[in-house]
Amino acid sequence: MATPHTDHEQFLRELEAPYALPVNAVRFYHDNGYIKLKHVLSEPLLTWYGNIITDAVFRLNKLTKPMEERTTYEKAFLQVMNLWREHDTIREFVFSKRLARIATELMGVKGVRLYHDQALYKEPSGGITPWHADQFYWPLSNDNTITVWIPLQDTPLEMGPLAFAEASQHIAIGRDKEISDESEAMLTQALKQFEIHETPFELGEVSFHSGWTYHRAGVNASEKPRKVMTMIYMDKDICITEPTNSYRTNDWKTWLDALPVGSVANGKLNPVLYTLE
Ligand SMILES: O=C(O)CCC(=O)C(=O)O
Repeated sequence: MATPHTDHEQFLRELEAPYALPVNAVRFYHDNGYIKLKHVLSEPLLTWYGNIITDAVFRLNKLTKPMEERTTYEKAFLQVMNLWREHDTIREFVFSKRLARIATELMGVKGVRLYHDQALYKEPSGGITPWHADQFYWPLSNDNTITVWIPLQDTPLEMGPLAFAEASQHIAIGRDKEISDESEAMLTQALKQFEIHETPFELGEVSFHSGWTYHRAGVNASEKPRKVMTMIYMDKDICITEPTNSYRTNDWKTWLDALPVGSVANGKLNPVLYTLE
């Protein structure tokens, strides 16, 4: 059944409207490198956009080999990127001012650009997402980068919700590790000194984590896919740095338009999504 026009208009208003951060949220984010926030988006909105995102993920997904033939990375999730370029309705979701404003306020910057979006669907019997920090992959000049992780259903522990090593954004160890069995083994040891925050997400709850915060997710032991949409934002004034590994070189070409090193990361794929008035 088609969604009445008025519902869609209501969703568009919700995606634009400011979210009042709890008073201690900015401090918590800076101290711990992540934050979980409840009731950020409503259930009807997430169900509606979630169905459209899910259709796009299964239409565009290219990873079809059986689970037992996949690498650890491939077992972790189906990964489909920049859905905003594929579907005008998904663009509305990805360009949400409400979410981009939270990212801006948490980082304490003047505004944010999109780095890219990605859907991360952990299939039933999907494996762990090994410990890692995202900024290993990004040739960017400062650490004002942040990912919003948006589950499209309630996500109990058995589905593999995102987990964080609190305040781990301050340590340098492991920053040269790609997502792998090696990063999991090495960081499981190295992160023993940190509190691990691993709790379920209810529908409407989202997390924001910083580019250098270590995070992981458990297996999906349920019978349903763990459907998640994410957007990565960066400080609108961030610059491009010389890529120092092959993943950064690839990201520079794929997401940053291969703009000159030293220039602001303002390629055609990196629109400003929110600026402070
Ligand atoms: O969804 C996952 O399992 C991992 C997510 C992640 O690593 C990220 O969004 O940075």
